[in-house]
Amino acid sequence: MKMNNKFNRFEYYMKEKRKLINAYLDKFLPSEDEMPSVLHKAMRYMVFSGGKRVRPLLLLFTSEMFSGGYTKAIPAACGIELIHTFSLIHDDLPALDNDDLRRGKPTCHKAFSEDVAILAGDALLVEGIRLISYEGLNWALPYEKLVILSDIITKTLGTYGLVGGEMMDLLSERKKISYNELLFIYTHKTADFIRASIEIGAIIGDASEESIRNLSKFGHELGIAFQIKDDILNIEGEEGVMGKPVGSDERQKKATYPLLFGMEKAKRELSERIKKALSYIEIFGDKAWFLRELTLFIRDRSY
Ligand code: GRG
Repeated sequence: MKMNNKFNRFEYYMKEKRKLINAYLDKFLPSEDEMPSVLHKAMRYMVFSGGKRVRPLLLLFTSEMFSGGYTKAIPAACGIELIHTFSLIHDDLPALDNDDLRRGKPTCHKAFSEDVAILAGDALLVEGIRLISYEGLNWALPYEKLVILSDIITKTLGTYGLVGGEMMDLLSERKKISYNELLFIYTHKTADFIRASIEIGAIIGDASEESIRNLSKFGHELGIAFQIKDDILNIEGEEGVMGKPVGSDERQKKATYPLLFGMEKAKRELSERIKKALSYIEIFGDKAWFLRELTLFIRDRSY
């Protein structure tokens, strides 16, 4: 039988790097026996509940693309995943999306309680920022670089990023918003964080200014495509494997691309964004192979 080398290289890299990321997440997180035990149990419950690890994979590979090896980038990669986990915990809370299931399992506030989930999220956010920017954990990176990383991540999370995007998302429920308003939500709720993961990887890997500019544009397009695909899967996906239960967007009257502008248009824009994303990494040739493969994985994913 003829082996598909491309497929194997991608699958192998994903498997190995996920193993590495999980091992370091385990190392960086407080143990369940440490006080307050319930907080650490809730943090670990959500971090190890089956995430795809897309953002840390992007960060690690982008860094490796320029300077090889994972040691310099692993704390930031884990930090990004902790922050992502925080955003999911808070997104699921009764005051926000009020979801009972995430990745086919009870959400953090259902498995524990609302107060514990809020604090577990808070702790993951703060620990995540520390992993990205604290000198003691990033001994291989110069101080000036840590200041830049800290600026990127805080800007990505605040009112000009995730918080702003999430606020607009909540305000848009039950409303017929414009394409530009929808794009604002997609950009800040999802794409900014994906773009930042790639930029952080590139900076840690010592990429040139021009490379960072191209990767940043790639990250933006990939992030928009990621959210469009997520919203398509919320309608067409398989129950139990998706982030949120299938059909939850429609039940909650969420403003999403397919619900506002139709499935056909959503799929067309997904494929245009994917094409545009790939065009920004053409200059890197085979050096960017994993970014190319991951982009196609995101387009074709079923979970
Ligand atoms: C940053 C202070 C601060 C607040 C954040 C809660 C909130 C405000 C924002 C929510 C952002 C959010 C949950 C966006 C959705 C992005 C998205 C499509 C998540 C799913 O990502 P996957 O598929 O998840 O990578 P897995 O399960 O694979 O980890």
